[in-house]
Amino acid sequence: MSEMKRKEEILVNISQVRKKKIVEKHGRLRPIFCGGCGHFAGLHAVYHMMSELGIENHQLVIVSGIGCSGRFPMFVNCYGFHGVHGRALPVALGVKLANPSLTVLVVGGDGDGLGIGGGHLPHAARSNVDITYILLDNSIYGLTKGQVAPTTPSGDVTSTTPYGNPSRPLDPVKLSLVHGATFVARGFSGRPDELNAIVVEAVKHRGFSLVQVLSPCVTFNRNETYEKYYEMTEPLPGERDLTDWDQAMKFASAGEKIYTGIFYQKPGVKTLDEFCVGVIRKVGEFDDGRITGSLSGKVENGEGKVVE
Ligand SMILES: Cc1ncc(C[n+]2csc(CCOP(=O)(O)OP(=O)(O)O)c2C)c(N)n1
Ligand code: SF4
Ligand SMILES: [Mg+2]
Repeated sequence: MSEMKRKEEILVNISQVRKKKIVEKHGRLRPIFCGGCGHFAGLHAVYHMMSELGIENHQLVIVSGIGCSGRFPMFVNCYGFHGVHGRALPVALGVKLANPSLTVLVVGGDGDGLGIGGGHLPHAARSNVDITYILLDNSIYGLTKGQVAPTTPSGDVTSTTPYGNPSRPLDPVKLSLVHGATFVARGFSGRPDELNAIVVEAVKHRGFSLVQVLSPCVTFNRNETYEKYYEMTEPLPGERDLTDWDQAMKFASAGEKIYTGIFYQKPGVKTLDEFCVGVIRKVGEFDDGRITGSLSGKVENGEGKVVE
């Protein structure tokens, strides 16, 4: 199928979804993405997840950075925080620790999350804080008109690499696996049903979940197109042991194919928020106004004595 035809197909999908009740219930401002932008599918995956899991508007917080993707919180009827470039993950971690009963999502672009904010992904992953990171990856800086990004493949011509990108791309799936994320997945905007299902599972997961979304920028990226991804992507085989980290890494490293689906899921790992709530409870036992909890899991009684 030609790229043009694919784009038409996506636009038809989007216009159908827009008519649905879930958009009336969960949408807010009219999204200002370009027609056909892959980010629409990410947005509808969030609406779908809210409906599917019965999450009310006041129970959800979306934190974003800067970029076309960074505008996300304005389009969802929930609490939102449009922060500075690259700092969405630490803000979201703070929100979750302040009120663990909230569902906290981070939505951001490849430039935001892997370029200027790239140092935060390993720490969010290793802390296993119970938030979901939806990384809308178009392999380009969309908002600022097409500069090379951390996930741009080698050799791609962009506005800042007129002779081709000399660097190798980062892979957020492998990065998250290596740094201890307990849920790692990849979806594609051109297959919205699969993406919807992935986002539901990611939010249901207790712990840090990463969903990379292959989300074509139809205005500034002529290389990473719907057409390319329809050809190169393939759903991961079903009936796998999702706790098998080596196998997940193998699928993530398969050069010839780009796999989509859930690569890895390890349930039952204590989350940062659970740990902190436990510490606060212990500190509360003293009930005398002193806050003496330590993050080692032990609590001082105020007289230098350590109580388990
Ligand atoms: C500190 C800082 N540096 C640079 C910028 C300019 N800037 C705005 S968005 C952006 C990149 C956006 O790319 P990405 O995160 O991939 O999001 P997309 O627009 O592709 O969705 C840049 C470099 C900024 N806003 N703030
Ligand atoms: S510039 Fe690209 S990423 Fe931004 S809204 Fe348009 S298509 Fe989407
Ligand atoms: Mg981008």
